[in-house]
Amino acid sequence: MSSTFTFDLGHFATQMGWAVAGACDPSIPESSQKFFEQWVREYKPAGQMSYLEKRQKERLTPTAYFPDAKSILCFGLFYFPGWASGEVKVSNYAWGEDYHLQLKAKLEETAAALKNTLGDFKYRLCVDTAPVLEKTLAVQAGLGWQGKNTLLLSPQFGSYLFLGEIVTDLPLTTFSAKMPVSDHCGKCTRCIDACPTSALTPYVLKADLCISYLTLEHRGEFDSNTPAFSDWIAGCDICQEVCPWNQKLVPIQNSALDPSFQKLTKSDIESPTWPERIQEKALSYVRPENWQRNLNWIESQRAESKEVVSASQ
Ligand code: B12
Ligand code: SF4
Ligand code: SF4
Repeated sequence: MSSTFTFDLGHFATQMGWAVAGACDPSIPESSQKFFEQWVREYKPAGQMSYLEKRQKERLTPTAYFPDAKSILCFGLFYFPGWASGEVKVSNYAWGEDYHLQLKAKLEETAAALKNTLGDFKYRLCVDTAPVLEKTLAVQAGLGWQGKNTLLLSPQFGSYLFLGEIVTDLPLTTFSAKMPVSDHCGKCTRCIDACPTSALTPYVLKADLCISYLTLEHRGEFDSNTPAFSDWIAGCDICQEVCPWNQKLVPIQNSALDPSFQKLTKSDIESPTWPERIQEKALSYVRPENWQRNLNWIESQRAESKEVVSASQ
């Protein structure tokens, strides 16, 4: 096995339309393993998101997920479509085609192109639902740093990167090494200050307070412990919207993007055509009954804040 790194994965990947790419060892640093175990114990909502616990061994040991693994190729796809400003808001990640399908197809295409260049190899593709710690791996592969909002940030593309991986049996020495990106958050605390539900402390997210979790994943009704989540009906981008590293992003041009998602109204969500409008999107995973639940919650919070204002006048 040669000890000189040779193949420039970053250059190859940008030619294939990825924003960033890099390779790393199939292992998770001990400190991240400990953080993960602690997070699952302390911050995972009780009884929910059990998928994080179920395959914990594979998450913390990539070779348990793919025993032949010798390297993990990490990719970031830029997806910023512009800021939401409607009566109700749906997170940016869901305006286009379902990113799970989009990334899987792109990873498959990339693996085939790599085989043409590097010869045959064994691999497994991962996007979101695979039991891997995508942000930790991306940091190790030099794609960016994990910010205080817990997302992977790149100096050039901010946090608007979907992550996907190809776990391979190619030795890591096949790929030229990438310099790690240092933490660029500095003294900034904008995401922490802006989060309306106080879900963030530096580098840690308390998921049961996160609007993204509450609107998309929480099962059942909300109760008196549920915080108000302003205008967000599916997902939340507040801790990304305020981040200085996202201020100069230029929206992508993509025919799969639905521009009407920028200014959604309550009647869009209540319309009988809504299920049809979202059937090709990641939003199709939101349970039908949860749309009305989320809308009712937003409305009840709006009514409550009006009452507070009129009582104080
Ligand atoms: C579970 C999950 C969620 C949960 C929990 C979020 C979270 N922060 O992990 C919920 C439902 C809330 C969620 C929300 C969102 N998600 Co999500 N989610 C995931 C998923 C499936 C697993 C992530 C995971 O393992 N979390 C568990 C915790 C333990 O991980 P962690 O926060 O990274 O924890 C680390 C830090 O806390 C750190 N740590 C702990 N203490 C300390 C202390 C110090 C000092 C330091 C330095 C570090 C540190 O160590 C931990 C382990 O490394 C990944 C896909 C995947 N397979 O990885 C997508 C993923 C993270 N989500 C993604 C997205 C886009 C979102 C949303 C933006 C969607 C939206 N707009 O609504 C929001 C963002 C909310 C936020 N601020 O994080 C993208 C993120 C892309 C990126 N650029 O980072 C991913 C990677 C999916 C993808 N393939 O693109 N998500
Ligand atoms: S996604 Fe929204 S609720 Fe969740 S941490 Fe970010 S700002 Fe807070
Ligand atoms: S808003 Fe500030 S602290 Fe939060 S992730 Fe961005 S740079 Fe880091």
